[in-house]
Amino acid sequence: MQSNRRVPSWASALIGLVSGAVAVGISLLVAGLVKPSAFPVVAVGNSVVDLTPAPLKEWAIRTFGESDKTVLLAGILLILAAIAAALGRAAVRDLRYGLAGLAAFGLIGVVAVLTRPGSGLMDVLPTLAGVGAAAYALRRLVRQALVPVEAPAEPYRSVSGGADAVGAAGAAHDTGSALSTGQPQEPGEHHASSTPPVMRAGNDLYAFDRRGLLTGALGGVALAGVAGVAGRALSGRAEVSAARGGITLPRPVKPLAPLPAGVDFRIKGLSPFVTPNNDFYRVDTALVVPQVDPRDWTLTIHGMVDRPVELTFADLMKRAVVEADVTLCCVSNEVGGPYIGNARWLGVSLAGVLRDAGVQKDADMLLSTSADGWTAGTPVDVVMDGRDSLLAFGMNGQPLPVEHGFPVRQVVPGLYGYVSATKWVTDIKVTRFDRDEAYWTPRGWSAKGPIKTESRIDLPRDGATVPAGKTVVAGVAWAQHKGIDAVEVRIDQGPWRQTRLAKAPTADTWRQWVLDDWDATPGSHTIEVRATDATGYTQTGDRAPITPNGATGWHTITVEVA
Ligand SMILES: Nc1nc2c(c(=O)[nH]1)N[C@H]1C(S)=C(S)[C@@H](COP(=O)(O)O)O[C@H]1N2
Ligand SMILES: [Mo]
Repeated sequence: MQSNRRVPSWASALIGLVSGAVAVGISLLVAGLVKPSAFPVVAVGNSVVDLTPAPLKEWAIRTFGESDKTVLLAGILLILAAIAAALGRAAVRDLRYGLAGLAAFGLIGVVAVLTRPGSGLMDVLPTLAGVGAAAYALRRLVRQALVPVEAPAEPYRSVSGGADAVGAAGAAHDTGSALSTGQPQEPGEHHASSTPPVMRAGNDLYAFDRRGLLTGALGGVALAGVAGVAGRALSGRAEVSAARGGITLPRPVKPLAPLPAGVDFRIKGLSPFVTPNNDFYRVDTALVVPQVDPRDWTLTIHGMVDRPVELTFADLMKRAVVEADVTLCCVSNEVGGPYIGNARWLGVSLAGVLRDAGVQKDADMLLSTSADGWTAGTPVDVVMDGRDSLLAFGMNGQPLPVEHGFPVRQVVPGLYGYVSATKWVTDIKVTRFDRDEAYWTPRGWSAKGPIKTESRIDLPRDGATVPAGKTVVAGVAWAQHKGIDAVEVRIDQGPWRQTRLAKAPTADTWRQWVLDDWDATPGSHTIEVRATDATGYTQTGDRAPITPNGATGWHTITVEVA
């Protein structure tokens, strides 16, 4: 595109600013995908910091204190904006000037990025993507601001007919009002007042199309915004995962003995006693997993307490650390369903923290809130009755996985997750069930959710075909905080047969069971299971749906014996 100085200066500056925003947004997005520190604005900032003479640095710290980095970044962005506006004006004069300026600018970014410690060739991607996107935006916006028009009359000759001809016809009627707000005409230029106002660029005729530019600018800003927000979210993920990787878990005051071999029959196809973190079921309402940096995390305990408490992650790690084997279970687990898992949790006593805060006598509910605003309502008496209720930060020897609540979650043995197991927990309000409601209560679920005694057949699989002869039937049973005393199996509605139980370290975990003497005869067979807990209660065969407080019934499978 050729020169034309008739585009008002605000418009050419806008073209530059929007292109600059696109550059920043796209490079943030690509940096989020590739490597957050390869975001060129930050790389340039870090280089500026490194190149700043010490006295100036000290002055900046003295003057701006903790916000010195913010001030520096704001300064860089301001300079960037000024340069972008200038590039826009150059590009309107001649697109090549704008593109050349952009390239020079990209070079600074590339040098800054490549000279950072630990950089690699991939680190140039965010800069290149940003500059490339800005070049595209610049070209497009200039085209949207300047449309070729048909010559209305002599002395101008139409040269339109290029790619923009169709758009120009539609845009031409819009140019009158736009131009009237434009800059004064240059000496020597003139046009008949009866014809659409046009501008000349070389031999070409162009009109400033304000609506076209503003539409394009809006699109550019939207693109930059979406890309930037997505990029930030992606970088946050990398930062949190780095912070998680940097955590050394403290040692428990009284480490639990290693699990005895007898807890796990080690039968292929049977749920292992300890569910590996990667296989642990996940249930939550989070569309995007909350990224909570432990350095920013605090837990506030307030409401009906004598001394409100605010704990940092470091505070938590300084308390007496305990371990507990607890089987977590979801109220939405259908009979025979997969939403259950067992882990060795590491954390601090929730009851202990609450005692420090001083829970008032008439409080009966803990309303815990997660970083993303989800809530659970947990009975105070259950948490305080001596069971291993935890603010957990470790799971099976690892820092809590991000999707399982990093940095801190609640674990309360014996209660379904929806009333107890708040992940990414940041706030606990001590209150009353008659004053507050947690997330799932108004959605049709009971305010209180003790786990029901249940059992599941893992082997054989429902619908499987197995060879005739000795066949292993095995599974798990649970009645957290009560304990499992017996598991029985019956085949084709025959007599109930006792199964062999694996060990369980406490009453808070599930327990494996196996029936090893089933002599399977050819044909179709149904297998049913039922558990009896340590209170003497045998699980009911009555089927109940998962709402409002958990499914009941005997897990029943059918197998074909060949
Ligand atoms: N922040 C938050 N925590 C939550 C939930 C949630 O939706 N948001 N769901 C709960 C439910 S219903 C269950 S069963 C458990 C599941 O924990 P897991 O995903 O670690 O297995 O988390 C609980 N904690
Ligand atoms: Mo759940």
